Parts: sequence; C-alpha cells; structure tokens
Amino acid sequence: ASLKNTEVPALTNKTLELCPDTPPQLVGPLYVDFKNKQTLDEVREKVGSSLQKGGRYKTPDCISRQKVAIIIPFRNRHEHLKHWLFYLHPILMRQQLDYGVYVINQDGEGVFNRAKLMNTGYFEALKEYDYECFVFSDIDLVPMDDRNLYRCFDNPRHLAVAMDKFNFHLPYKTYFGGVSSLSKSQFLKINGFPNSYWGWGGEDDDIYKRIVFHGMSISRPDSVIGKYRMIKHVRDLHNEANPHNPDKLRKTHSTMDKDGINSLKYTVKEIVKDVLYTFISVDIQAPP
Ligand code: UDH
Repeated sequence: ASLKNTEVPALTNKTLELCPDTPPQLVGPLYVDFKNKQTLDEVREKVGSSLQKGGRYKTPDCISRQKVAIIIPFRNRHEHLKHWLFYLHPILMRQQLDYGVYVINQDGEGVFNRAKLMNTGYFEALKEYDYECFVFSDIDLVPMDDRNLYRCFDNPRHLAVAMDKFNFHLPYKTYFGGVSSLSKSQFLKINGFPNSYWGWGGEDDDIYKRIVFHGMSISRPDSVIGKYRMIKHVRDLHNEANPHNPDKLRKTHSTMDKDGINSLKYTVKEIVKDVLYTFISVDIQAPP
C-alpha cells in the first residue's frame, strides 16, 4: 500500500550514529554459575532470536565501533560451549558490538594445539567478513562483569586478569592466558601466534613475548572488571603438558617471524552454521 503524504515511513530514514564509547545498557557485576542444566535448544530459544545464522550479531541501535570476531579453540567441550553461549551472547549484545562467534574444532584425536587453532580462526573469520578485531577466548571462561569490553584497544589486550581459579589475581605479571584481544594490525605485526606448541603450556607466554619484542605493551582492565569464572574440568585427553614447550619459549625471538600466520597450514573439513555459532572443523596436521 502506498503511503499517504503525511505519513513517515517507519525507521527507513533513521540515520544511525556511531555507538557511544561506553555502551549504555551495561549492568556491571554479573552473577555467574554453571549449575543450570538447560539444553542447547533452550539456549537457542533464549538468545537465538536476536542472532543471524552463524552466531552473528550487529547492534540495531547505532553503528558499532568495531567488527569483532570471537575465536574459540575447541575440541570435545560441548557442555562448556553451552554455558559460554548462554552467558556471552547477551553480554556481547549489550556491548553493542558487530560480532561473530567462531568455534574452531580440532578434527581427530591428535595432540591439541590451542595457538594454531586460534591462527586458523583468524584466517577463517576473515574469509567471511571484514573483521578488524579478534578476541581469542577459551571455552571455559565467563566474565563476571559486562564492563569488560570484548573489543580491541591501542595495545593487545589481556581480558582474563582475575580468574576465580587464581583467587581473582594474575598468576604472574606477564600472564596472557585465557582471553585476549588483538586488532588485525596488532596480530599481523607479531606474525600471529606460534603453530608449534603441541600439547599444554607455553603458547600464551610465547604470544606475550611476541608482543613485547615488537614494541607493544599489554592493555588490561582492572581486577574488579576483569573477574572471570572458569568451568571446572579435568585435564583433557591428548593435551598433556609438553616438556619441549619451555625450550621453545627460550627461542621466541628467533622463531617468531617464521613460525606464525605466515607459515600456517591446515585444511577445513566442515563448516556448520548454528544460529548461536559458526563451527569450523579443521585438520591441523597434529602428531598422534
Ligand atoms: N580445549 C578444548 N579441548 C581440549 C583441550 C583444550 O576445547 O581437549 C580448549 C578450550 O577452549 C580450553 C582451552 O583450549 O578452554 C585451554 O584448555 P586447557 O585445558 O589447556 O587449559 P586449562 O588451563 O586447563 O583450562 C589445564 C588443565 C586443567 C587440569 C585441571 C585439574 N583440576
């Protein structure tokens, strides 16, 4: 039906402004526990209606300040994924982001490699959208304050500064584990992350060293805003502490410019688009 000349068409000529630097809908401290037994379908019902396929969201209120890809290294942690999605989607929406969630699943039973999966996620996310910021998050970490912004800063950012398992403190000053964010240019400056840390340990310290060796420093929220709950779990299979990783860490300075995003090799096995996330299974040529 045509409009009468006195009617204003709803919304169509509303011009959006840049989002405010501080998102107005944030609530601050959040209650987080992992007792609830809801199914993934129930999570889909609760938060899925605001999302685009593949776990994509763009705030309708304003023009987001950054396009953010959330990259999660993953294998066999579906229970954790459910909790993560339940808590994080509403937080990220309140933060008025333009974001997508990428779960990078290591195919097969070989030795796990967290940093290589994160490199893979960087590469795969960029095939889909012009992301300018990358948040790398473990699947078992949920922020306890929505003022902890999942975006990028002038320096690489460490977000998980006060985890419950470390008594809400940094375990050591140079710790860079758990959740971090790097802009595209910060990530490229350090040649991404190392591909050569198989098994548990060391890769987060290698990333820290790459950042410092390239003349950058670490940005962090304070320890109130930076509180996290970790989902308790036992050590995974095929991710034993690797005794060779500490030796690698001594050589970061000479290896970082050849081991990273410029030497990354993998093959994509499958991409599944759930409403809550994009699930990318990759073969990263893991040793048995
Ligand atoms: N991850 C998986 N699957 C695995 C291994 C690791 O998804 O099999 C991912 C996941 O995102 C996890 C991250 O990699 O959050 C880091 O996993 P981690 O288990 O290496 O690190 P974390 O420090 O645990 O969480 C270390 C061993 C815990 C033993 C606890 C005994 N109480």
